Amino acid sequence: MKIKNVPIKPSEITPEAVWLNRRKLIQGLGIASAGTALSSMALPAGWIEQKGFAAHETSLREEVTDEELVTTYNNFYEFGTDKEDPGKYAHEMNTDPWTISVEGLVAKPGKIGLEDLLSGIDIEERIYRLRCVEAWSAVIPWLGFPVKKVLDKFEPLGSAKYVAFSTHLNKSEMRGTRSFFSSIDFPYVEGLRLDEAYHDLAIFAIGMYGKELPNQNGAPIRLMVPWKYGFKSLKSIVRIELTDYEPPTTWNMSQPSEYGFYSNVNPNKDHPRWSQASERRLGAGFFGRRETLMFNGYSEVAGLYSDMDLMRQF
Ligand SMILES: Nc1nc2c(c(=O)[nH]1)N[C@H]1C(S)=C(S)[C@@H](COP(=O)(O)O)O[C@H]1N2
Ligand SMILES: [Mo]
Repeated sequence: MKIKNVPIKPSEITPEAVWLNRRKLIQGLGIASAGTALSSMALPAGWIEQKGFAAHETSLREEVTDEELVTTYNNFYEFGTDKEDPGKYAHEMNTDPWTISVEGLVAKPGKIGLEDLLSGIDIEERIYRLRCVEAWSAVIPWLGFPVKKVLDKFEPLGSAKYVAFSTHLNKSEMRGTRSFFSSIDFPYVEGLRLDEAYHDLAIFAIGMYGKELPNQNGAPIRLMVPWKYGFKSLKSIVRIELTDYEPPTTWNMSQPSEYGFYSNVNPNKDHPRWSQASERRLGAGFFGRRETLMFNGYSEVAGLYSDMDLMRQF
């Protein structure tokens, strides 16, 4: 997919008035290819810019991390284990056309092209912290929409209790999956409890910094669950399955004592090999450490876990 620039760089929360101006600007830009390519399975180039997006009010008032850092310092093991590998090699992945299959305990299972999946869904900008389990973090202006909006289209059955997600796997395009040295198996898989997936803060992201997602950040569609460690937010999703059992997850299968199913950001629960009490914001330098907050600061999710011991169910 072609990535076009919008001449706007959000640096904070976007108030409604600013958003309205921005939207006019974007609509003005998007006329050239409006109304074409509606039958393609992936998104037409510039789709986000044509459609525009709304800002979501969040309580997060922190400086947005430099886009250059967020697109060159990544975890995407399918392209290698070094932080620079995804930025160097993820362009080898073809994201057009893109289809997602939705299976399991839903009334309307099926395969759907990305553009059809997004029809009728409004795109919002959400500025979220991403807190990696390795103790670095970033503040990123995502473009996306609540996970529940997709799930509702397929009508989960009453028996569904969890959602499982899988990443695209193509060995010829993903050099990390051909390596003997990877510590994890592919495809990369993750899961959420259904009530977690239905929480308004859990989103699918299709863009960031006002543009389509770069491949290294999980194009064309990824999960972003801001109150959990970054590894829950899997990239380049091709499969969603509703289940009545807790689905297997990549890092838990690899190191069960280190990574649990829930993986909520928790400064009180150390990783067996390092503390989780503080984090370093990307670009903040050696002295740029700050306290890690419970649920990464998204305390509105606490009710999801009120009957759980989070030191045991981590
Ligand atoms: N498919 C897939 N998704 C993935 C990963 C991965 O290796 N493969 N890494 C995860 C980890 S550990 C983190 S911290 C975030 C990083 O997202 P970013 O590179 O966009 O900052 O992606 C997550 N999603
Ligand atoms: Mo991570």
